[in-house]
Amino acid sequence: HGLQALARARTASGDLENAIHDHLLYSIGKTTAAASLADWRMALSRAVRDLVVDPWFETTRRIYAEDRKRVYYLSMEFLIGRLLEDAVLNLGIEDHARRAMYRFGVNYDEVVDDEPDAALGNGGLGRLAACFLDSMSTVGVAAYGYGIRYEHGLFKQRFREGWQIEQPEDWLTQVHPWEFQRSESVYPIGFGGEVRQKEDGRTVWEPAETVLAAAYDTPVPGWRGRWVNTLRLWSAQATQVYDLEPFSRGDYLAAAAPAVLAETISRVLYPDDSTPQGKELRLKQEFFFTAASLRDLVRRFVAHHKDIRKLPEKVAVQLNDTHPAIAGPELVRILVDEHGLEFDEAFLVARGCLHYTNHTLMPEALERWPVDLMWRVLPRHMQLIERIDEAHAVSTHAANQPRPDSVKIIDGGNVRMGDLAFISARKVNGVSALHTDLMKRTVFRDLHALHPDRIVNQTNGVTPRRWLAGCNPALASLLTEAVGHGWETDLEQLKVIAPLADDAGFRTRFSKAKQTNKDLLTKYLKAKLDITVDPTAMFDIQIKRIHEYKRQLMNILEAAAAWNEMKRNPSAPFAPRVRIFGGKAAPGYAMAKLIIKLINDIGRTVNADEETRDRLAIVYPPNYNVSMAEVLIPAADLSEQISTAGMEASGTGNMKFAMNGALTIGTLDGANVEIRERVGDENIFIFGKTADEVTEAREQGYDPSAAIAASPRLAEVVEQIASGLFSPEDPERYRALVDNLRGHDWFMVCADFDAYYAAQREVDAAWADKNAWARSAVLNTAPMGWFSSDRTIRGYAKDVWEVDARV
Ligand code: 26V
Repeated sequence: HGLQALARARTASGDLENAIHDHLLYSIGKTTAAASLADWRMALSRAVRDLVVDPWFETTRRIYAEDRKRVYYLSMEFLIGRLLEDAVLNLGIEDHARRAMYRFGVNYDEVVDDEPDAALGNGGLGRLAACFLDSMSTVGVAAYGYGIRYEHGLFKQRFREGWQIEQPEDWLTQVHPWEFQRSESVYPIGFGGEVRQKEDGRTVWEPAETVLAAAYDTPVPGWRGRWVNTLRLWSAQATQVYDLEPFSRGDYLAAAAPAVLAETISRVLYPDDSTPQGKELRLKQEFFFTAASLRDLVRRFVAHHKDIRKLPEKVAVQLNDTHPAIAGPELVRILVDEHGLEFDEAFLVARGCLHYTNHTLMPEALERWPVDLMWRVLPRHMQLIERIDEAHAVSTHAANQPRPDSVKIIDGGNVRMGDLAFISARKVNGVSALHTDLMKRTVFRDLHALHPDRIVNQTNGVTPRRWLAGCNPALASLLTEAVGHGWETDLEQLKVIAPLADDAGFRTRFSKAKQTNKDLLTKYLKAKLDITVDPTAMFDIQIKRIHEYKRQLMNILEAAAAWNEMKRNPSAPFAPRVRIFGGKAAPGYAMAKLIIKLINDIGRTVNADEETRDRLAIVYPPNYNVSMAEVLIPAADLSEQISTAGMEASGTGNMKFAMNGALTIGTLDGANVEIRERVGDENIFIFGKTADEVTEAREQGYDPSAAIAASPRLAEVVEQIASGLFSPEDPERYRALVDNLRGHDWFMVCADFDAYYAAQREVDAAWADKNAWARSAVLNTAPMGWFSSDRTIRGYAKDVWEVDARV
């Protein structure tokens, strides 16, 4: 704590100013006169990073001294966004940083804005991992995040004539000022080759190919820097720079070929979060970072403990989805082949450490790896997977009874990674109450019957530091005035503002904060995209990956139907709206890309209509990312959470919007259910079929054409799209989309359309009463304590990991 005080003292503006100046000169090698914005950003980042280093070491010492059980969060994705502003906020030195930059004649906001997002994730799953890192450091869980240091994060999205174009992302072309390369932590990771039986009975895997995993550490400071964990990302390196034989012949291109191949492993993030492609490189990425992480944590354990069988007392590994599920067989392999344990004991030790989070029930998104590919790339693991499968069968079934296909890890020539993860894990969790319930009733029904205590719920949460204090200073300072500081780490305190929903003065100030954010978004759209919007209109926002199940299509169809109605009936009471969309489609997901084009086509048509301009605008800023979310969410009046019930495991954007005082229009899906329980039915617009009703409708042979025939409004819009009203240059453009809607409509857009349209008209009516709307907005923010990821992490710490949460 002495060091903390020291660090605090150094943050006095003058000291920070000196530190920035020294870094500019001696780390960056620039004078103040010659420094670019990026140079200033590097200098400030380095100066701020310095403040984190002492508490980081202090945390490490505490963990060793107390011999704490550690959490290892294994995730293919960490969607962390920008780090400078976040570190400054967590350390509580924003005033100092602003003043220091001001004295140099540099605009702090521009410096912060210069940082590229670390976009090492696709969407919800990756952003959840980033919120968990923040919360683990804030509540004091000894934790390491383990992932891949992708050279290229999620692609950049451009629109060309309204179509999505993907461009490579390049965040590492500039120095990443937050990381420390750890040359001492480098491990060889093998692939392919053969498995041999030694004379002494031991099994050895002799890989054909070896790649090095090199560690890069980023400190993760919690609130006020009281605890600092580590995010360790692995970069792939060749074992040797040149192949000696071609090198000695002077064939330098051939000599460098193996190195190029090795380094492709950490080259790029796979941008598909809907359908696993079964690509060999993806499998190699999964094994690469999982194996490196396990090596690292076993080494750390063995350095201070004698008995490897006690690993579960000190180690909790969390598998973020099935992407690191190879951890089961790999840990068994380490224990059997390298530490000499018997298989049965090794399996129990491994299972004592492992925990698995499921993030989707959609059959097409569940990972399966072809058995022949697995034998080729990971022969020893494939042997062990067979062994695990058999052992599980023996332990759970009477000897001469046939085993149901549903509990086989290996089935139909594939390894089912969800089943492997379930069977290898001590605890398995879903990410909302509804999702966990559906896990038990659907995908994991038979495994749940065999292991009834294994599945638990841990409803997702988001960090209120980034998603309220950081992105919404206007609301944050009002909240601090109302409840005092402390809500940043104890979000339940916001409950205190619930009675103030009936206080006209408080409502006015709450609405003023919202208007401030809407004005900022209006300026942002003008400055970055040259789009003009009316900041007094309702800001109605749907931001998330483009997926059929998320039903951006239903949103845009309803927008078109509302437009038709406005034209038919000019005096109808439509609330003026700006309907904002944001999100990327997987590059190979043709229907999602067509939906993007449709939104842009309908937007072009509607926005050109003078008659409706005062009531409806459709805006789709390209390249939605974490930083854009930080501008959009605080400015939202209406949050669109309209997935087909039963399909969105949780959602986390829904929580961010509600926290920032937006009202939700949504289905009873994922965490929307839990949001409704807290804000109350009067303060949320729920519509549409429930999960059970969706299942029932499908069983009864749902016919979308009947739903279209029964809805004149929907029929009109579908016909307009089919006839090319929005795409006169190519009337056939939406043939596939329209055919799918009329003939298939798996996601029940047509079934829910009328209910959605009606709910939107209720929204219009509610908007007309500004007082009542503001009251509801306050009553959305007030009960959001439950959705802090601090609550989620404490839940995992207690029910899953059995670790201390104490700074
Ligand atoms: C899936 C796949 C499939 C294999 C290829 C690569 C890849 C990459 C990512 C994913 C993730 C899909 C699952 C996912 O992101 N689920 C989301 O998790 C959020 C956090 O729990 C949750 O809020 C969202 O509802 C859920 O869709």
